[in-house]
Amino acid sequence: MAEHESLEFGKADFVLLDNVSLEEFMANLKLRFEKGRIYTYIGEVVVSVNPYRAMNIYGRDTIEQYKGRELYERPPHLFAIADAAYKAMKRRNKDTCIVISGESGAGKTEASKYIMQYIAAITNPSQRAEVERVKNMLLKSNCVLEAFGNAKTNRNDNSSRFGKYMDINFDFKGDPIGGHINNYLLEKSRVIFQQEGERSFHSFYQLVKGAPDAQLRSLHIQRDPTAYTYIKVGGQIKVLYHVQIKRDYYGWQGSRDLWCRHGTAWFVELTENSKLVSILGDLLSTKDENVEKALLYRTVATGRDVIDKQHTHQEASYGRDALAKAIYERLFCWIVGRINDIIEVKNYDVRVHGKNTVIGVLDIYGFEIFQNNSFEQFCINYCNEKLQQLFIQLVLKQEQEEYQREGIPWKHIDYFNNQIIVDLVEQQHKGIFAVLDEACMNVGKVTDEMFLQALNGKLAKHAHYTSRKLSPTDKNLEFDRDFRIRHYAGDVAYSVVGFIDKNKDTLFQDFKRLLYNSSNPVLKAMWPEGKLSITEVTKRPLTAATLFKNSMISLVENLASKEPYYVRCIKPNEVKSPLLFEHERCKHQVEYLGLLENVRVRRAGFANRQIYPRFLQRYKMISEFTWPNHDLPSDKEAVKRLLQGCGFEHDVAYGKTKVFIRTPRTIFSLEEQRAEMVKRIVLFLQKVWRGTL
Ligand code: AOV
Ligand code: MG
Repeated sequence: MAEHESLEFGKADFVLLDNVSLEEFMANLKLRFEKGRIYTYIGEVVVSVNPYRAMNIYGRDTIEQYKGRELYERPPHLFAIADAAYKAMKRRNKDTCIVISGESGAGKTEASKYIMQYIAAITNPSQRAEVERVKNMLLKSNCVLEAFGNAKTNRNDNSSRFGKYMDINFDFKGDPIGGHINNYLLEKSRVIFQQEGERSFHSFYQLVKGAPDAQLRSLHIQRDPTAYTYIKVGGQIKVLYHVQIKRDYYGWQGSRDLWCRHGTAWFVELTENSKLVSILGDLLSTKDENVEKALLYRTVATGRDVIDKQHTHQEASYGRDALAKAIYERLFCWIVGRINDIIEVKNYDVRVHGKNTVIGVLDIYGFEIFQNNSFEQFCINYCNEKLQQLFIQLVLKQEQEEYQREGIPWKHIDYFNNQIIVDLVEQQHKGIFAVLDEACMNVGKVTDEMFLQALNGKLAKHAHYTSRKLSPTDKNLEFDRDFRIRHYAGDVAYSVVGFIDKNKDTLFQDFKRLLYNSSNPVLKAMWPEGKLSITEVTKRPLTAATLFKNSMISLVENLASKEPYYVRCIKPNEVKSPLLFEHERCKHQVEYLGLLENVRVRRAGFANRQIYPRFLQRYKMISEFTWPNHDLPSDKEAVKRLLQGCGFEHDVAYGKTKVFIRTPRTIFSLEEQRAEMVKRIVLFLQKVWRGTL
């Protein structure tokens, strides 16, 4: 609780509401938003409302105010959470992570950048050159990744179209010595297609608008973005806030060389036109005739023979689009790989530097609903279900189970558990991904409609699944095309069109061979499978769904192994207005994020818990009953005696193996007393050593 913050700004922690009701919660959230207080706590969780305007709360002076402070000493802020995660890591040698969630446009990416900036600002006081280099790279990598991985959507002008998890590694001094980025499924279909009002990735427009003339000429690119079908499908070239295109372009200059080589492939819009083929040959450092052949023919093995089969027009277009998407995706992964090479921890010797600990920052694509939702939205929304499940597991479920296990009197607080939706998507054999994979494995021709029929057969009774066949009166769903999932955050109708192709994610082997045989070594290295000859290619690659599912499961495992801190972002309105607090929209988010349940568990619960021996070890010096050793029958009794002596009896509960402390202030006070005692003991010992006692 930030006590010094005046009540005219509402309650700084929802735990302090007079009544925990949705009405009071909403009233407090609205009041704070209107007063420019965009952050509010639920214990150690930060609830953030996107202000849609520049806030003067991220500067150097603010950073100084939060540095090293306890959470409730200052008004709620992202910096306080970043500091808490940092302190926990440093004090207790624990890996921590900051999980940022909320729907598309709610402010996750901005929050992740402020958190990184804060961590960079408070570390390395001695200005070690290597640490400065690492910090710089960590911060700058954002700019490059945003250029290549973000785009304007109808929900957000700077929408992340990939998931990002970044580990920052620290040495024993608490200074960053390196990092690692994991990226998740880039929405590569955007390279060839955008919904109306949307754009392709920023990088294309930045290149076309920002690169110098000579360079564009050498890449055979025109300055006019409307000259290129791939990047004008959405009909939206300009983005209001992205006016500083030149600056953005120079922001990622580091990766320019590689962009120059391979980037243009999309601009030439591969056709049979011989001039374009030769441009492409030039850019991909391959022979023109090889480019042409790969575009028009497919090498197939029939028995022992290998023949060249000419594509139909449709196959050729499909191949061209698949190539464009694949090059961009591999380029993106290559960039992430290069960043990782640069920021990877080098020369770390545990014996010299002590344990290397980690803070992870997760910024993913938020839950989204568009006019037309396809495979990509399905994956993105599944990813959000997984994170919600993690939050439920760690904040609502385990917390309550622990009280029960420890025998603390506890009245169960109910909440909606979205595991049922996670299962609907990822369960073996029956889940939607499994049904999709089965359709893709089939040797015969399976269409998207057949996939939908298979879903209808398997999931007819599932409470969170429906389709027109299952609910004939639902006119908003098309026969043979749509299914609807009741997600934790709302109902979404998905069109199955393209699911099978996107899941198989086929790229003709001919293209892989073409690029593997490029005389450009970087490009060649991106296509190792091109090495195989046609008769050697037998193994079916894993499907996009399976790869994504596996990566999500390991992400969640990784997060669960760390001490988590949460930022829950709320989008106040649909029109990017700094003034508008749309009550129903906000209420909906508060409900589906489970924030009220979070307050209830937190309020009835305890901020801190420690097993008795560890508690004693840390605080025994502050009580005459326990210092230097106690003679009570058990550690539990000793802890009781200690806390009674300090007058904290009212704020604690005693479990079977742990002591539970309700408010952070008690811990803070114990810490203060301990620090005071440590000082006195040190002074005492110094006197003893000097013989002056
Ligand atoms: P997202 O990451 O949650 O959406 P962003 O972080 O990109 O959302 O935020 C969307 C926009 O809201 C930003 O471009 C800013 O204009 C504005 N904004 C967000 N947070 C702040 C802030 N703290 N101060 C000022 N403006 C802010 V997505 O990536 O679409 O799920 O995939
Ligand atoms: Mg984002």
